[in-house]
Amino acid sequence: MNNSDTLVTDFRDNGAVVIRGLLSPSDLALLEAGVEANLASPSGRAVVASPDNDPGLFFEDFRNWRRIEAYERLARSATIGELVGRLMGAAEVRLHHDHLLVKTAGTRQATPWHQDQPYYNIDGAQTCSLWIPLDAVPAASSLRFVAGSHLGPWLMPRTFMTNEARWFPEGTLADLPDVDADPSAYQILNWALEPGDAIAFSMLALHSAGGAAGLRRALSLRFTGDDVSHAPRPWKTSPEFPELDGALPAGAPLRHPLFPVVWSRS
Ligand SMILES: O=C(O)CCC(=O)C(=O)O
Repeated sequence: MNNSDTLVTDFRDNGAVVIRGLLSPSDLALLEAGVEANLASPSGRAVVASPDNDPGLFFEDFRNWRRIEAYERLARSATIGELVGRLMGAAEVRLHHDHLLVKTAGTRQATPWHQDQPYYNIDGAQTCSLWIPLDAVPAASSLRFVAGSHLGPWLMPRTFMTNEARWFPEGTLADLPDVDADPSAYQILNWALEPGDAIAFSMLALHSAGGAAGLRRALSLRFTGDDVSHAPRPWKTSPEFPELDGALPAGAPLRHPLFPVVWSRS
């Protein structure tokens, strides 16, 4: 793995870092078995995020760690827990959810620019997603980030295909900038990845990804730290947590079996 002090500084300054060689070959074999089991048996939350006329398919599924053991084992691995805890500066790391993102070979559908946290049910700054691809990912289909955007305002979340505001009402958050119209105006971070590499990023980092020339299977494991609290919304978050209705008040820490502690500083 690359130097962890530099990783922490870069994560805090830029909101996203690449971690080389995070997963061992046996971790990758475990993840591959989990992803294939997930694809063979999607949950009721699975969605297709590409149009019918796309030559490929952008497939997503959420919240499967309680039935796909490989996801839970990876999320609970000490290497991942300690890394994420250090990046967030948190004494305790909770798993918020897992998110599978698969683009089959030839998928044209891009992942539009967005921040993740406005789709969720949480407030707080100590957040970290780990995007872990199973396949080699060229820069063109890897994630792209606007460096430092995690320090800026929350931006309007929209549906990926139809650009609708289904979460915060129109006008209540600043609109997403059109980064692609003038990329030179931003500091863009973008890394090609090999199997075993991962990208760690804040849930407020503004990011996107291109389509995929080859198969691109990735799992995002999403973690929270000490300052994160429950923010119930009057709309359906993505993913939804209906089990929390009446069970976890607004502003409460995420002390709930849906969000297990996966690592604590000793
Ligand atoms: O895999 C992708 O194309 C996008 C990933 C993403 O937006 C995320 O993990 O938050």
